[in-house]
Amino acid sequence: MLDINKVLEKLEIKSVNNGVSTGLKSWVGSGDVLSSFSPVNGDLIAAVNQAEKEDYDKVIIKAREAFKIWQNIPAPRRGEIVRQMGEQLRIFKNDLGTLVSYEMGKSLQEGFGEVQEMIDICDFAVGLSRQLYGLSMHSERPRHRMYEQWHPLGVVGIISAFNFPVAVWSWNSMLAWVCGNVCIWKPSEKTPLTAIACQKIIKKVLHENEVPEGVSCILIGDREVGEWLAEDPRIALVSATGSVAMGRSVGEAVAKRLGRSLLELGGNNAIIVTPHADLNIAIPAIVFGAAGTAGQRCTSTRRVIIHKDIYEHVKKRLIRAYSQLRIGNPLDVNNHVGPLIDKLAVEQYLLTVEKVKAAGGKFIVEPKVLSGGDYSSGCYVAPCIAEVENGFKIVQHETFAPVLYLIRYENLDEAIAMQNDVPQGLSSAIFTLNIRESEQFLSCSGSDCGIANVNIGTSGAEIGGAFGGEKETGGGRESGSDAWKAYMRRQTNTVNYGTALPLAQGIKFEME
Ligand code: UN1
Repeated sequence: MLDINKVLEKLEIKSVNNGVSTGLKSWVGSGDVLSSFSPVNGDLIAAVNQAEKEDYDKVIIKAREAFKIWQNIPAPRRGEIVRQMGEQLRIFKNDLGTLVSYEMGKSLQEGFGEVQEMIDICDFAVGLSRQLYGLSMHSERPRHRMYEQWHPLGVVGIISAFNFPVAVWSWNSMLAWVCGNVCIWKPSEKTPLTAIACQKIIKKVLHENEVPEGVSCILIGDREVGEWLAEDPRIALVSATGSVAMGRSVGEAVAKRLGRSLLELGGNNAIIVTPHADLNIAIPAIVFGAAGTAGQRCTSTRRVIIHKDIYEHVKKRLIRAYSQLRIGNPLDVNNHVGPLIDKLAVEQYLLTVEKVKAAGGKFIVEPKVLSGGDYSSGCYVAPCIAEVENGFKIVQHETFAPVLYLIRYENLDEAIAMQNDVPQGLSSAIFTLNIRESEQFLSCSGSDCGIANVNIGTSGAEIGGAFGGEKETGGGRESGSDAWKAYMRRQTNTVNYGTALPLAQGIKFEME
């Protein structure tokens, strides 16, 4: 079905001894070997040396040197270089998308979609490179001009998660680059190979444009590397995507040195289904949101809050839809759901199932770990559905697996209150054709999430909007709209072109 070696060859990554040599000596570290296994079939696909503290320091020096040059390249020229990166990603879309699917386990369609998301953000960043606008203000003093400019920050550290091994990095890096920053990327230790493949593509473009390769650096390693970035005052901004626990420790370390952080953490996303919903679009949206990516998106649908009058009907339709899900090798386009990332994730899935049962929840689509044959990696699980109460401790918690909760409501106020009554605040949706209901959901007393959709599921956001959420999700915004401002510092400039020195607020300070 797939010759992964051919894909690696095209991405210029060579196979050696069961694993791969990345051929990237200059930025792969000198420490212990980190092995990456595919959850698809359990094969070892990468063996990479992790960064040691010494490697880290070398990388920082290289990045800071590169910043001196990169920040002075005009933004539209930086945009042109990002445009070329987007062109390369178009060329490698199939290969990189396939590698994403193989290393992470998401369906091939979603692997391609992830690379498309990278291409989209490149296009967005190119346009943005000519639109890094500041405002101008009217000064209260005569013959004075006041305006603001946006300048780059310096070195941006990007910590990304396994579930979107390349797209979320690109949201950050493409914007950070057109804004004039240089980037150091710590990819998830579970998906180092896709990160290395990206780095190869980017380096080629940097070389062709004769800009220093320190503009794009990578540090392969575990939690420790993230801690170095968080604690290092030389890192102007740390953008971190991952669990709430990880984000809390990064956020605290960065705040301690009064640095900047941009956090995109867990979600506990709900869809409200009202009696006015068009179920022909609600059902597929729920199933894609909950079972797609094997429930491993931060935007995955975790809870469905259904009106009591249609509850039984929606439940039946969901059971029927789940019976049609095909679970298996994600590289086979006929399958909807691939494996979880690793066996640890399977353990979490099972633990959640136990906790749901212990709390009094009832499974209406049974959980199961699949084994044998195509499932021999031990990472495949069946998407399942349980009837629960919103207040269960386990329901308040984000489990990164395809476990969907059904909850019943009587009136919309109650449904919205339940949707908001979790510690996280990333994505949310309502399915209704009733404008009063949808407007209430979108009003300031409606959904408290960073993303609130009508007749669209919770996952699958486009890059054009700002992406992120509130409460324990961390408050950061990435990708579209004016999220670029997080990667720049604002400078207010007042220029006096007169012959006097009038003071603001009319203060007199006369001297002989
Ligand atoms: C994530 O899971 O961290 O909206 C990002 C979505 C994708 C991005 C998810 N565009 O589901």
